[in-house]
Amino acid sequence: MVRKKEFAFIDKSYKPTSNDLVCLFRVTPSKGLSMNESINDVALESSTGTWCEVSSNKEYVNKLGAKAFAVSGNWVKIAYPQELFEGGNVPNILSSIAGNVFGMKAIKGLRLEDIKFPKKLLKSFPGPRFGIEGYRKILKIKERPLVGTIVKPKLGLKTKDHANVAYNAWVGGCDLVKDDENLSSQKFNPFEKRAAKTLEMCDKAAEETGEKKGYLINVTAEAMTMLKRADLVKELGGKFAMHDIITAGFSSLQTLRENSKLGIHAHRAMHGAFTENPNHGLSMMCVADFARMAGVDSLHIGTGIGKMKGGKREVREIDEEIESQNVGKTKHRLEQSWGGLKPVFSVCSGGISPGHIPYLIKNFGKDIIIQAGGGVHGHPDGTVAGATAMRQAVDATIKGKTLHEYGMNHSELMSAIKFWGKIRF
Ligand code: CAP
Ligand code: MG
Repeated sequence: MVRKKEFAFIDKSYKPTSNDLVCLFRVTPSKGLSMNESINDVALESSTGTWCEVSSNKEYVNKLGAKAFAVSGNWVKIAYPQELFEGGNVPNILSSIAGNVFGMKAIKGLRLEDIKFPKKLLKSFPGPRFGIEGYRKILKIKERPLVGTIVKPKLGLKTKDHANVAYNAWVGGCDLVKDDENLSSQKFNPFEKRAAKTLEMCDKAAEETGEKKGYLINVTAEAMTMLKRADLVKELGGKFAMHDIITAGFSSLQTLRENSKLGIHAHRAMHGAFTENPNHGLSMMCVADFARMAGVDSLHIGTGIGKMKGGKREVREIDEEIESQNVGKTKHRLEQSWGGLKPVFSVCSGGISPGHIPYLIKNFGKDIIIQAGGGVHGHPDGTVAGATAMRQAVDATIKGKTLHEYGMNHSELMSAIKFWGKIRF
């Protein structure tokens, strides 16, 4: 194979402009290749090039080529003129900067850590319809974290039992109840029946408690089926839908955002398949960037303490990325101005119980949705008490009290912290 000597896609004197999309990569060259050879291949394959010169090339195409302009150890920044991308089309952008490059022999490892989007490209995306403020308005909750649960067991419950579990969680104090990521319309719990029955119980619980309640029903399915389901939820008075943004894909998410007026709760099941390896794959930060642009209103980001992977630093940086208007740069993150796109509600979930709540509020603030499945339905006194204990833990923390102190006269909380103690995963 003829390897080009000059590195046409590397220019270390280049200063990126406001017209450029910039990627932060971690590049590990393959054995026998220099860093420059590897970087040049990544830049060309993710923009206009291929493994050799082509006679069909035109001079005007050259100025569209990506430029690797900063290299520090394995960290590499590459600038892409935004004309390379179709506005408003997430899969198109991913197919360039996160496409073939991950499978090239020229790299031993390639990790896309973060992306900085130029203003014009950002403006081609709708962003969240509701976001943090919109959810707070719908649920009439001004300041405190929202408390949510997932109906458990995650699969298998018949519709009537599913709706009852949800009802118990709402009357116990949960603001939100969601379907699990793998519940769609299986025979034991068909979507249409579940939507009608569970939303009926949602209204009943709201009336009885005098609090607004929400049901995050999973509409993930083939695009037309998904839209039919979203329309039914709307007809039944539902305000929210849940979408598995990784397994269904970003184009499906964009279809939902474009065609339904429901709040979109984004689950990230399967993200671990490509976000976990620090030297290869796409970071959760990049997933969060695209989720905000495509228009999710709430997004699972991790907890730093629960059963799922994702350390405190990573979760906090993602939390800041999806909630702030202007985000500063760190070792793993590029600076970004979000140009008015609404902030997304961070969801902290996965092995969470009341004992974790002070840690979550201390590290990620009050604009979070704290969600617990096992941590509510596994409470020794059942779902209602489990939900109440979660709310009491939030109230205690907001009031600056320790859980033990507050538990003295809030029995549901006391039995939860006695039962689970300080859980560490
Ligand atoms: C949590 C959960 C969520 C995870 C997803 C589960 O249940 O319903 O799907 O939180 O992970 O199925 O595990 P528990 P992440 O509260 O019972 O653990 O939020 O990291 O995307
Ligand atoms: Mg789940």
